[in-house]
Amino acid sequence: MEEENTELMEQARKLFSGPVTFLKSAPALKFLPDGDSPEIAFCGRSNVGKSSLLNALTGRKSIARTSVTPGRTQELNFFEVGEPLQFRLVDMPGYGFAKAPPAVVETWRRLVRDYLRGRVALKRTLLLVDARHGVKTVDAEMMKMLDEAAVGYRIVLTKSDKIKASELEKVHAETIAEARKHPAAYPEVHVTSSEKGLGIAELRAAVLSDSQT
Ligand SMILES: Nc1nc2c(ncn2[C@@H]2O[C@H](COP(=O)(O)OP(=O)(O)OP(=O)(O)O)[C@@H](O)[C@H]2O)c(=O)[nH]1
Ligand SMILES: [Mg+2]
Repeated sequence: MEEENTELMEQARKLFSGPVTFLKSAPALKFLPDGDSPEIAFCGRSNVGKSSLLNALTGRKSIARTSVTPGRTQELNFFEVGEPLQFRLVDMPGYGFAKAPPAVVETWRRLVRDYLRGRVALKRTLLLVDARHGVKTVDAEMMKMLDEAAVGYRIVLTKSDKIKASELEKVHAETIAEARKHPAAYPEVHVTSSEKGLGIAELRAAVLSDSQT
């Protein structure tokens, strides 16, 4: 088991350090690429670190655009991993607080919801939660929606470098307890820091294995 995992991590490391390219931005469902390859989507509140995590996983500084201002990512952005293509990563607009007019935020919310509910190529969703805040009401609502749509998801704690180890342990335990209440959630919760590279190699392996299911 241990050995198998090391092998998968090495395979994932090689793949993610190889060709990764931006494919396209889809501002509406009709602009989605053909669903001819597996997709792994990143969702979570505005500013939680979705685009940063995508950069960390692919080992590139700014393949996905990040910002201190919530609401940076406004469309579904597709990135292709591997040559030949193995799978696509999908960076999505955040939910909850964003510096944009309510009507615009509502458009993003629908786009994300419709994509998550209806996309056959979608293999897994990474649901990002800020380690400083834990699961908030909007996150729990998103989890419920994913449960109902039967979309499997992994909860990923982000920005773990920003809190003390003791606090991190507590939030981690609470988030695991929350995950176990949700049928479509993985029982394990990933702890990451895109800034420090923590948990990134393990998550790469998880994404690779999800893309092959
Ligand atoms: N310290 C620390 N900061 C992080 C980490 N990940 C992201 N950030 C910061 O958090 C801010 C938001 O990051 P983004 O990756 O743009 O967040 P997002 O979820 O894509 O945001 P939207 O596209 O607006 O929904 C940026 O200032 C990042 O530098 C991390 O692991 N550690
Ligand atoms: Mg973003």
